[in-house]
Amino acid sequence: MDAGTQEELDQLIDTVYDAILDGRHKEMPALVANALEGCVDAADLLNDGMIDAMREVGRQFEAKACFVPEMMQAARAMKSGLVVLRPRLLGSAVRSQGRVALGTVKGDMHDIGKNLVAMMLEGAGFEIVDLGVDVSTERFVAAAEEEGVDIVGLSALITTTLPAMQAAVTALNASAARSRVKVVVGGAPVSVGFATQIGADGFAPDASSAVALAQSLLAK
Ligand code: B1M
Repeated sequence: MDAGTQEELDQLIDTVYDAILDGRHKEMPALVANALEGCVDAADLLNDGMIDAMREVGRQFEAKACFVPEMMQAARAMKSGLVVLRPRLLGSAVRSQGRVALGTVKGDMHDIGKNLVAMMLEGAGFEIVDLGVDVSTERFVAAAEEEGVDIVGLSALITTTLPAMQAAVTALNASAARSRVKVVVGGAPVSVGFATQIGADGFAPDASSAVALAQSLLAK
């Protein structure tokens, strides 16, 4: 299909954005497929349509213009859209670049960002061990020691779970596997300063930077 005009492409992106804001999860697969068929770039759709919509949901939640049920509906819509977008985000890399265990820290249930980081890493040829959400310090350490990973990645989305991230990184730093495993952290309340303070090897602000960080850490 021919690429549409910029206006048509923007309209396809806006439709996906609105569907996430309204939490219309059943419509999402068709809307994402339609946008891709209309030649919208997958990265533009992800960043301008989907991630921006989640940001707006967060803004509305903060302003008390929406509440937890609406936030859950939006997350559900985001996830059903990502199922369709996923194959486009996965590249054709065949040789493994390394093995990465990823999890959201104890007490934190947010997994959309972590899943996106996993998808981007996978697309760049990394193997992923998905530890899920609400991951205990012990589970992170076990992954480092027993799963043959090169990197352990920790995600946190709420400020109240930053101490859990710190505890997990401290335990990883004391683990027998530390000399061969890199530790990276990310998530909205995490900063480069916090990452350094808790003794992580690196911080990435978003999924594509996480790929660049993983590649540079393993190249060293
Ligand atoms: Co929650 N929530 N939430 N929530 N939620 C936030 C995070 C919040 C900022 C909303 C707000 O107030 N504006 C706020 C935290 C405030 C704070 O701590 N400062 C908040 C709150 C308060 C809560 C609850 C406490 C609400 C309540 O119950 N009263 C509760 C906590 C539950 C818990 O975890 N214990 C809660 C619950 C939920 C839902 C379950 C309803 C749902 C999550 C569904 C799910 O994930 N399965 C939800 C959602 C959807 C959000 C917002 C709206 C969107 C999060 C998201 O998916 N963003 C969020 C507002 C916001 O982020 N502006 C909010 C899109 C995603 C692609 O971005 O996750 O940032 P993000 O990931 C990025 C980067 O951060 C980075 O790369 C990703 C891709 O670019 N990254 C990494 C992430 N992890 C990384 C790891 C890396 C590297 C990079 O290396 C390892």
